[in-house]
Amino acid sequence: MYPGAVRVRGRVHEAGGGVYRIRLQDDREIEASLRGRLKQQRRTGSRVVIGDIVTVGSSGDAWTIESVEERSTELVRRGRGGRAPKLLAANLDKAFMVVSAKNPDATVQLIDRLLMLGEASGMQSILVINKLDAPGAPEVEAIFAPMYQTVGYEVLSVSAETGVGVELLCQRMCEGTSTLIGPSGVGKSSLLNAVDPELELRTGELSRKTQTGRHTTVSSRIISLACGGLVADTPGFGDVALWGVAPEEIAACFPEFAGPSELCRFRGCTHVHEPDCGVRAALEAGDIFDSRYQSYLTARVEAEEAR
Ligand SMILES: Nc1nc2c(ncn2[C@@H]2O[C@H](COP(=O)(O)OP(=O)(O)OP(=O)(O)O)[C@@H](O)[C@H]2O)c(=O)[nH]1
Ligand SMILES: [Mg+2]
Ligand SMILES: [Zn+2]
Repeated sequence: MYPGAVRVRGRVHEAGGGVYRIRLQDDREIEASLRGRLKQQRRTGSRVVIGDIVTVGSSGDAWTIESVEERSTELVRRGRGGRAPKLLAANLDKAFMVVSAKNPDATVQLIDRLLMLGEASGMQSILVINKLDAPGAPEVEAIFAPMYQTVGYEVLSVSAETGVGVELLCQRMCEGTSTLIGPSGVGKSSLLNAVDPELELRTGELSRKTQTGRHTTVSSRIISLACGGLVADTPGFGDVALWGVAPEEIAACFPEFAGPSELCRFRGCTHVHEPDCGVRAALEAGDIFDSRYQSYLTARVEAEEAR
């Protein structure tokens, strides 16, 4: 350090093209680049992402990120082709897992994948079922909402179009730091606009043929809501898959397995073939949903293949 140099802590709100937009502790917003040493680390996977708490230094008008603090949560998903992991965001404590009841239609497979991703990332997940106004949506909502409440998740049924449920969503978003996650076209950006109309985020048309989105949001960024909450808008992802989760860790991504698995005869029971398995007993008794158990089996097979 030399006279005139400053070092400040801040949080990365946006990252792209080697430029990082950072909100400093004193609420100033600056742009910084990565220091050479950190650029090298970036190649080995520990790159700087939105949500990271960093120390930036300035010795004039240029800011550089000098260090990155240890992360409390990491949102990681599998990269294209199932190879390298992709770190999406850090230090977010809540995830709004957004699906639309209709157009595109939600499925239990999709919802389970999103919830597994949240559990594996160490974030608290809230399931958001959007487009409640669409024809046929209330029927879908009437199946999924009670189902996932039984599993133990908070479920918010909303419509960005009519504003139904948006007040409660807003209340949840105003607490702490969170992110919206879900496929393209389900209305993540529309919901943020409904919560805070001044944001004027771009939203997209659905493909007429497939009723899916067209990746309107192209990069993740953290938005400061007027109420004080921080929320990340992320591009929708089609391929929601877990990365780096070992087969034996998958059960922990299903909160309703915890109690029943205490009754398994064998320690380290996979809940697939062992005798006297508490999880399968709960399944047979109807205390665990068939579709959830199927999602568990599918995720285990995928994790085995990725090993
Ligand atoms: N009927 C209805 N349409 C909605 C609702 N919310 C969003 N939409 C429409 O769904 C389309 C996609 O909305 P976006 O907000 O761009 O979706 P997104 O999840 O941000 O999509 P990506 O940025 O591509 O990941 C737009 O045409 C919206 O107008 C809703 O509550 N009801
Ligand atoms: Mg969007
Ligand atoms: Zn078992």
